Amino acid sequence: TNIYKNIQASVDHNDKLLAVLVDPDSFAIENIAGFISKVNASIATHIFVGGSTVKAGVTHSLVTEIKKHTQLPVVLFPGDITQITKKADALLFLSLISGRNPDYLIGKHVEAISELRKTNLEIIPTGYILIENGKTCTVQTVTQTEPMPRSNIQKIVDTAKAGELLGMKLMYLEAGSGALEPITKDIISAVKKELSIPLIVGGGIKTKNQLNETYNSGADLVVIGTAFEKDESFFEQLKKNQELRR
Ligand code: 1GP
Repeated sequence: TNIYKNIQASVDHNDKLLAVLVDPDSFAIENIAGFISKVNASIATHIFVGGSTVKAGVTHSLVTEIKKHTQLPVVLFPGDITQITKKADALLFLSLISGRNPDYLIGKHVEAISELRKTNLEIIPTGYILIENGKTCTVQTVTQTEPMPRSNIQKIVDTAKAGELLGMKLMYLEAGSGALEPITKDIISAVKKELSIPLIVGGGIKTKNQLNETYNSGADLVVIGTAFEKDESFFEQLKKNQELRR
């Protein structure tokens, strides 16, 4: 399988993608089977696994369990090197380009190589842009970086473009897990206009309307975590074969 090529093909056909984010910190292994069966019945196209504060080794057993229950591609969205496991299909090699902490721009990446060498993971270089959302999010605390202000759209656009020109294959606009409000339409559409690589948007998306708005603004792949964790009935609204409003 070539996960990146499939994402690109979906973008070419204007097919919208949805990743369910599983944070190993918030899931007990025994609940995975039930949760994943709901994911399988939904319009979700990908499962992302990652978090900011996961204990070493937990990601490996969690991904092993997830793979038993689904055919969907499992993509690591790691907050740290300890979240690398060969059991997944791909890994977003994230560079936090909204911040100026060298560890999260290149340092952790160098440290990760000895682990990545032991795997066959498809590595997808991804620019990661944290945008301010009214409250301090975990990414900000863990990485000790400032998110970008919402008001300076040009700076966000320029940051995304610089990432693309550096060779990043995906761009991820992040409001932070549990954000009060998702990233605004204006930011998404301005970034999308400038980029030729697929655009991921996540953080604070809790309703089908917000999901559709995010797609309509130009997101190619949307990531939702908290809304599914807090209210699994949300999956009911996102069952397969219900056409999304475009
Ligand atoms: C967080 O963008 C993801 O990294 C998803 O955020 O948990 O708010 O859906 P939520």
